[in-house]
Amino acid sequence: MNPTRSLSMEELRSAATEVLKVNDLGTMTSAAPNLYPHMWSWDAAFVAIGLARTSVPRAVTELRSLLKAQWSTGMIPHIVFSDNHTGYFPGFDRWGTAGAAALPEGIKSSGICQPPVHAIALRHIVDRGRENGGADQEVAEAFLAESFDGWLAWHRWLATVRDPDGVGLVEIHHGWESGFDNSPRWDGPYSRIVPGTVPPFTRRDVLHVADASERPDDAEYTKYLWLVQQMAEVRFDDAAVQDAVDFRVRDVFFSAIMAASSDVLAGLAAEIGRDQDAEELRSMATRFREGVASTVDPATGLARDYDVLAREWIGTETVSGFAPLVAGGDPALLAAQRELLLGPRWMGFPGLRFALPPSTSPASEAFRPRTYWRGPVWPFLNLLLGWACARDGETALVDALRSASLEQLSDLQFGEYYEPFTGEPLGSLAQAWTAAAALEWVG
Ligand code: 9YW
Repeated sequence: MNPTRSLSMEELRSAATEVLKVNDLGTMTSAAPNLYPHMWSWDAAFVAIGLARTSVPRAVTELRSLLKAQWSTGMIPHIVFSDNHTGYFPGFDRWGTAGAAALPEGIKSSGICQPPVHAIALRHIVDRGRENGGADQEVAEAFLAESFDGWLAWHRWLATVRDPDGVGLVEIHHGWESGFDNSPRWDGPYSRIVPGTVPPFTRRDVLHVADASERPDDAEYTKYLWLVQQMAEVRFDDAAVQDAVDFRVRDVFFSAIMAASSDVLAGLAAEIGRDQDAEELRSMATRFREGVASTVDPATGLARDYDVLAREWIGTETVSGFAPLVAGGDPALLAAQRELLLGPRWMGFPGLRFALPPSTSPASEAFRPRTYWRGPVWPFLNLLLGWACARDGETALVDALRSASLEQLSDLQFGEYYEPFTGEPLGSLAQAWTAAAALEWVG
């Protein structure tokens, strides 16, 4: 029996709402109940999109909490630590960010960032507020006015500090910054890192998943910690970090989100009379959109990352290759990408449980169906792809992503990621951004 047939949208909505409640720490939402007891930056944006469907004020609180942790440089950190001492590793002390001059007083955060989905979340909050009218609208509009400068500073920081050469691609200094932690995209750059002495560590993530082979291995983890140490040694100072780290990659998917989000923020700027800022943001969007398009491999049609230290393209066959679909732009390029996405190496790969793109193509040698970013399907990403297709008027693809996602999520487990052929939920269950994606798909 097909589970969605018997499951009403109302049941899915209430189960997803419950997951966000379980993860609600008051003014922030933990990314997952046990595995991730803190707030993650891009998770918070998706969570806010979901919350805007159930409570506009609570969605505003989510983004406000995140923004409170913004560094004086403009960077929004990738983890804001809660007071929850359930032992996430690496915690605040291991990060060494207490010594960073730009860390705001009273905040405990990591010292790196994640993709800037936030303006897209803000757009959803404002739209839901306006739809609902009354107090919701007031709260949403007030938050837009109150927070705009923070988001602008964030985009400016990315556009300058992380794109020093103005190539329209954001440079990242850790695989964690991409949000695609152990993706095969980063195998090349990590293979060249020879870590120095890393103090002993006990990982916690492997305690919360059924099978440790679904997670990065310890050798990968040592390199992750080595990079953190390199940044801590220079106190996470922007000017110094670039020369201190052994990982410098232009991340095409991060850059695509930067392009899309800058456009959205430009639209919001115009609505509150910030015309000059709107113009600046539009030109940022154009620069990053062009940067993303410039990476497309003519042989495969997929966008690529660029390893700055090795001076080479990274052409692994991962879902990040569809960055142009997120960035928007040239209609011919987008049409070719949609065809590829629907084709036999991706959504049309034979035997998929749901026609949704796996994080790595099953046709690739790098594909591992159960291992984190090496193959499983990540529901929040499908929401992002759907949002971008809706923006571009591609309703058929939006409908396809929506109905397959609703089927996938009708197991009510809200898995962190899913095995592409069996549809088994993997990693953490009750993952906040998965529940948020369900809420937004339900509408
Ligand atoms: C970690 C919280 C985060 C996501 C990342 C994902 C994973 C694990 O979980 O990271 O320890 O940081 O890769 O994208 O934000 O859901």
